Amino acid sequence: MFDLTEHPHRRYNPLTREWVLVSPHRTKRPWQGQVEKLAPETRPQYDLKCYLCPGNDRAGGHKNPVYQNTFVFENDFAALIPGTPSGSVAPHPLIQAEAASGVCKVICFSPRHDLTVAEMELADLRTVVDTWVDQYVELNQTAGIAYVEIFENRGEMMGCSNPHPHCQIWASSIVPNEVAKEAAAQEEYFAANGRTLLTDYLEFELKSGERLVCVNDHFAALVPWWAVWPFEVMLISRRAATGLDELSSDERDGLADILKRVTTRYDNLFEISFPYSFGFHQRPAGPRNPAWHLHAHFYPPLLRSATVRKFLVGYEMLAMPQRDITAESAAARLRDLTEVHYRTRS
Ligand code: H2U
Ligand code: ZN
Repeated sequence: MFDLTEHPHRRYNPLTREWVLVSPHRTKRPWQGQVEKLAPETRPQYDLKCYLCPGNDRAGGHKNPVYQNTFVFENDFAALIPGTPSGSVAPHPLIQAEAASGVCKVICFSPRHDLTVAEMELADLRTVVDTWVDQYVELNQTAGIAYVEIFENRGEMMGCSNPHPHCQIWASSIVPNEVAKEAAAQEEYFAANGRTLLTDYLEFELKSGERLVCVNDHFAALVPWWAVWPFEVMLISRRAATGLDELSSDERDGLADILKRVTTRYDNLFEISFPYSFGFHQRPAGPRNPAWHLHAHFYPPLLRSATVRKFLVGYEMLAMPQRDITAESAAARLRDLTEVHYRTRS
């Protein structure tokens, strides 16, 4: 009898229409690979050398204001630049290039250098949500912008250059690959069913409960059926908002609440500041597209401890992603954790 908890199988991701290989029996194998060293976690509230702290110098002779809550600035090393001339070349049907323009920004979440999302006050996280909404609205309406990606890299392990709490926005004239895949799947599903793909998926997950991490009235956090990263989590708005700009005031509070709760659970898992890449997927620029359902992905690299991380290498680069622990067991571990942050416990 086929058993999801024991037998190798593949699972389907309906958002990207890709499969992930799940090998639950492999968690028993011994580990002799790389051990990550984590930097000690004592940070000052203000760091003279931090380019994100209030009043400090940045690259190119810029100086941060003495900001009080959030602070937005244009990335001094932007990957996309406004006003890039449009155009394309295709010297052969197999050889194509297309100009890409856009705007890259950095958002500091707080003037406090030592805080993380998990450790920020709810009211301050709400200010972060409001800043995201403002930026999304502004950039989505900017001529030449097709998609606004808001994302956070947390922790050195994820390539984050600075522990000061911050995120990035890359708004581009192109629709990026992951978004294009999700757009196609959501649009087809909506056309066939008249409901968003994630409305129906969330209904299934709320009924099952097996992969839920935590929920409030406005958002659910779950380990998706098709998770690739060990402790991958998805946030899904319970009402099918197409983007951050459609959230009511209560829903924005709900987003702040679920962000704090999920990141606190993450930090409590190995009692470290848990590294991850996080970002939203939402309606591209242009007319309102009701097929889109606002959600966010957390992709954390850690596997079985603070020092053992997953790499997407070998079979995963050459064939398909693979995981050892099931989504259900990862969700159960996250669900069983307290929402009191380990650093605040005496
Ligand atoms: P990450 O920590 O996710 O790398 O984000 C920090 C961003 O800050 C990064 O994209 C930018 C880098 O280009 N940055 C500036 O804009 N000005 C600076 O003085 C240093 C870093
Ligand atoms: Zn700082």
